[in-house]
Amino acid sequence: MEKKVYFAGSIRGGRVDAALYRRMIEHIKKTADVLTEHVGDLALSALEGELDRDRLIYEQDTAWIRECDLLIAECTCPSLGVGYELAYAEKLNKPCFVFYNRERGNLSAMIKGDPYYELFPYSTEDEIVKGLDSILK
Ligand code: 6IA
Repeated sequence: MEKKVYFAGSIRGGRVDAALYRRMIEHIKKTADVLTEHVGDLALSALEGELDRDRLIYEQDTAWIRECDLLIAECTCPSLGVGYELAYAEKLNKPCFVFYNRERGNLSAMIKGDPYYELFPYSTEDEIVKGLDSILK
């Protein structure tokens, strides 16, 4: 059976890397199931949402983290939600892999300094692909 991947990327933290998330998700989907394809949806905006809707998003996303086999986060664009998801996944002992652009990113010490997370600093998308393949092999 294919591995279930929870892909985490910034939404309200900013959509500057949305197209990159989409390319990463497309690559992961060649060999695994992605539970959170919407993170790479270029039409998804960073607008505020209604509280009821946000409660549903929280319930669904935390259920998917409980269900996933591993979590892959793209952390170049800082996001409270992605940080929360990483901490939530760590509590459940889910393997977590953190990608960030070493030139553009300024990864939080709370992620970079936590030895639980496997870090993948990159400069090119080739390095991202190699990193993803090594995780999913
Ligand atoms: O704090 P952020 O919004 O940047 O958090 C991003 C992370 O939280 C992503 O990895 C998602 O898994 C999760 N997340 C945040 N917003 C949503 C969402 N819709 N749908 C699903 N997961 C989400 C937000 C729609 C809204 C902007 C109108």
